[in-house]
Amino acid sequence: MNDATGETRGTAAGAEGGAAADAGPAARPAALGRRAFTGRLLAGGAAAAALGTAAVAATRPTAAAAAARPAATAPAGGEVRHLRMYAEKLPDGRMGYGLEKGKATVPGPLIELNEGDTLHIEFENTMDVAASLHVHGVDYEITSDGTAMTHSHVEPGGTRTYTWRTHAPGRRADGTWRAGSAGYWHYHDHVVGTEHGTGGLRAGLYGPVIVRRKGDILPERTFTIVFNDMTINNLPAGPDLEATVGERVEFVSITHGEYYHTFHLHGHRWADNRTGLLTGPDDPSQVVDNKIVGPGDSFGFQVIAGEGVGAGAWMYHCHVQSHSDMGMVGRFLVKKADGTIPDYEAHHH
Ligand SMILES: [Cu+2]
Repeated sequence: MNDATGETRGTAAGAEGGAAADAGPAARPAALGRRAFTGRLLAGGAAAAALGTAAVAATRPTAAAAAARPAATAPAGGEVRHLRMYAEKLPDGRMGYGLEKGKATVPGPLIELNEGDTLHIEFENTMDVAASLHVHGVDYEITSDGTAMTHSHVEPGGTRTYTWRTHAPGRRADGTWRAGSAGYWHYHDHVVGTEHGTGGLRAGLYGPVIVRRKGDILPERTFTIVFNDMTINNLPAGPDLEATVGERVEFVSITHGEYYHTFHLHGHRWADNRTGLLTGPDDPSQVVDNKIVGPGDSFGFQVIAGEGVGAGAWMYHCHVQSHSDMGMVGRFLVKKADGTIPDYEAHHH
């Protein structure tokens, strides 16, 4: 089905039934600089959508070049940022969030922050039902809760500014340690259908949030996989995720709906900790390739595509057997530098 729609966030996910929120190298032109956030959102939304996936491929660094230099890391936060978001009804009945009118996707756009950043989101509800933006993991006052109970939702045609703040870890006055905001989080509607947003979540009103700590390793591309009831990203089958051997690929896993699932990736493993990466030889985190998740959960990790195993069409799927049998399966298409994938023909599409 959607062979390349996982490439760029903000492409025609609505029309194509496309899916994975991703930002490849072209969407991260300033990842090393202070403008990383703005650059990525702009490139991933408007610019990359206009340029298409060919432009993304053209600017992709070679795997060899990527491996030859130290991994890029996240800068310190502390910026105040502004963003517009829209809730929209898609032609096929789904609902989505987007950074521009007419560009809503399921999942919604990836929002990245660095600990210490503040984000003001001017949220417009273009739908004919009330909706909201409720976030997990970051700091927000009750006026940005995004619930009808607190009157922080948005009526049809209305606008509201939600403010999300983040903080670095540190010691409290009482000597205890306070966690920082860094993590793989998510946002979603909390109003459509019921006072818990059950209808909005079912229809696709959800998306990923990543808060990075200064020094966190930055990936070359990010894919968002949402187990929502018996779908992946509200699709009948999981989207194809494309990468080249040697690329640093980040996965964000989010779960919504009624069921528990297990996220499994073939041929690759990760650390079951905040970043999904071991911090060194003494990091006691368990290394896994399968993780149980339930509604409202989110986690993330990075892998080097094909590391030690090479190119291939590597499955990812829910490992609850009846769920994988019913289609909760997708492919992590890891290509050789020449673009080919051994023992794989895209004839299933
Ligand atoms: Cu499942």
